[in-house]
Amino acid sequence: MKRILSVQDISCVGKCSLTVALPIISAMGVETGILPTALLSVHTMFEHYTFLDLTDEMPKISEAWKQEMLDFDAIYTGYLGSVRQMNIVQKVFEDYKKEDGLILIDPVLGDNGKLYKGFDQAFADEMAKLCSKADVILPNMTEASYMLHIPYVKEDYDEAYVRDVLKKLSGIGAKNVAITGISFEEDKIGVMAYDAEHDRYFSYFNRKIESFFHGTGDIFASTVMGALMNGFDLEESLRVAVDYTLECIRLTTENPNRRIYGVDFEDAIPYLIDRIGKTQCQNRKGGI
Ligand code: PXL
Repeated sequence: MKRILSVQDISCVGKCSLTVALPIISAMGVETGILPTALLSVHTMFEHYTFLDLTDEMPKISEAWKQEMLDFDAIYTGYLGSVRQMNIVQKVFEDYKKEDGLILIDPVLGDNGKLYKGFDQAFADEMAKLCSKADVILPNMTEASYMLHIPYVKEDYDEAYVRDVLKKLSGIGAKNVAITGISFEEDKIGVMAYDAEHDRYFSYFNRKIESFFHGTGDIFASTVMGALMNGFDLEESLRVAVDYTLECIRLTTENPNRRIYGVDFEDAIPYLIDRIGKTQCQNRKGGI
């Protein structure tokens, strides 16, 4: 069984970061070790929350693992709380990335043209530096814009524009870049990606359900990680993630008792397992 390391916060309630990464990646048959960055009562989109910074604990945990000779097939980072944490994560990459290992960074910075609470441009600049170490990065357009210092364009773009942004992002140094939440048609949404090594673009879209739910980026990234560890190539992993995220949103919008703060990704887990099983035979090339 593959084992990955996920570095992000624990938001005790709110369906984001580790509380979605763990169940989703586990459901895909992959073991997940965690390096928690912070402990919050709820995520920062709520009005009131507690925040316990775990930065000091992170290097201690990482050092302690060395004594146990632990290793990981991939490292997946999400919400990070400070520049100091990014430096620690860089060291974790140096210590734990295997030769054939994979680094996936979801550069969690913001959405809808705005940075999340507590983040500023300097933080986005550091995130861009961290992204240079990644095999795959999964920003949305807001995060891409902040990392590149370009104006945020909300859907009023064309394919040439997104290709240009992808190429600029790959200039930061990440091997594969995929921008999430791309929409050229009113009723379609999906992902556009660029593989720098092969100078190849890829896109995939599915139905758009008009809604806004928190945590869908974390669901998307966790699914990509799980699919890659199941031996799918990046294109198929992105397709699975688009389809599963859509299924989560579809089921949530149909649920009159839904939570306001996140999607019912749990209800769509049978879909994900079924989808992974069906795709296995045709698309398992192994590695990205
Ligand atoms: O879903 C991204 C995320 C993760 N963790 C925390 C957050 C957010 C976004 O706001 O606040 C704590």
